[in-house]
Amino acid sequence: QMSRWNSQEGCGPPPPQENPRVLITGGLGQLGVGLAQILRKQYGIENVILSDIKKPPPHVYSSGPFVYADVLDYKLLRELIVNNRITWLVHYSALLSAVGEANVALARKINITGLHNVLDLALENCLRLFVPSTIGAFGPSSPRDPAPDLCVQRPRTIYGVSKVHGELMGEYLHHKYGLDFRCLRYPGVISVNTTPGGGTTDYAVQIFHDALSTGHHECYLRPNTRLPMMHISDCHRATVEFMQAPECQLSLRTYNIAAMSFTPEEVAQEIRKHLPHLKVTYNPDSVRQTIADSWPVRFDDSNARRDWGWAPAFGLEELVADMLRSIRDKRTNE
Ligand code: AKB
Repeated sequence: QMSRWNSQEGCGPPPPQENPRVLITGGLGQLGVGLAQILRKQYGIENVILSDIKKPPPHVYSSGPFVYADVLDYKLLRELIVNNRITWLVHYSALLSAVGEANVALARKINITGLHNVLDLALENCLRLFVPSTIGAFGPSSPRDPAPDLCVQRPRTIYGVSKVHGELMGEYLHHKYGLDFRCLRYPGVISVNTTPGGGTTDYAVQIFHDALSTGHHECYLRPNTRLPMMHISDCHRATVEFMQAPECQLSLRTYNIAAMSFTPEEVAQEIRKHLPHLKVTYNPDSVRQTIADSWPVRFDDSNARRDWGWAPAFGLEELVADMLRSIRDKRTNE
């Protein structure tokens, strides 16, 4: 590891025409299983390894390789990378915004120390490294409508601070040593099969489940709190397309990606077109409301659109119709 830090040696391009061998950390969170499914279709089941510190549900075990990996255990991660000839690393392990504020010491460990391990290993092993960033990497002094790729970033959460640190470290190692670091700033991601864990945007997933079960959602944000959001399939497609983009197309290493922005009131109104009896009550919680108020209300993703052709498929109308259909289908199959 030190030899690369000390030398001026850079990372060469990966061998041509070979399928990547992918390791996904934090693979049992909201995004890992779905991304693995897409990558496995393209590159082969055995070429994509999910990892986490939790025991996976049976369907994850049976759908492809899964290994235990703690991102705080440098030697174990190195062993996994070397033994499995990993060439791409997708680093999904992190504590999200709200849960991070409730446990700052743990968030600092996982989101910063864990990231340092992954950066060092990516450099040492010439990996293509994807680290997600977020709307949470902006703060009250950032331009909020829209937030451009390059602007003031002074987030006020440990989650945001660790994400800005990740963006800067990855870009530094790219410029200094040629690390193939790639980072997308995700909006709030909305999914059916996996649940988000402790974020500020989680209400936008829960509201669909509540609409179909009790018909009542109690929202922890004010009705007019506007945040950027995205359907999970757009998020996965953006990630795969960005990872596949030739390096020469990337004028940046950290890009905003956008799809839509809505308020709790607006998503509730759209759900009522399908379920007119949905009742939403508002009981703003001070932590999450303060966080949401400091985040962008819209993302400017024009650089991603221009450089590597990013275009979302889902707007609010399509998102709502798809979420309600998918939750209903899931329930009938259970
Ligand atoms: C959160 O709310 O913390 C995440 C995010 C927007 O990064 N979903």
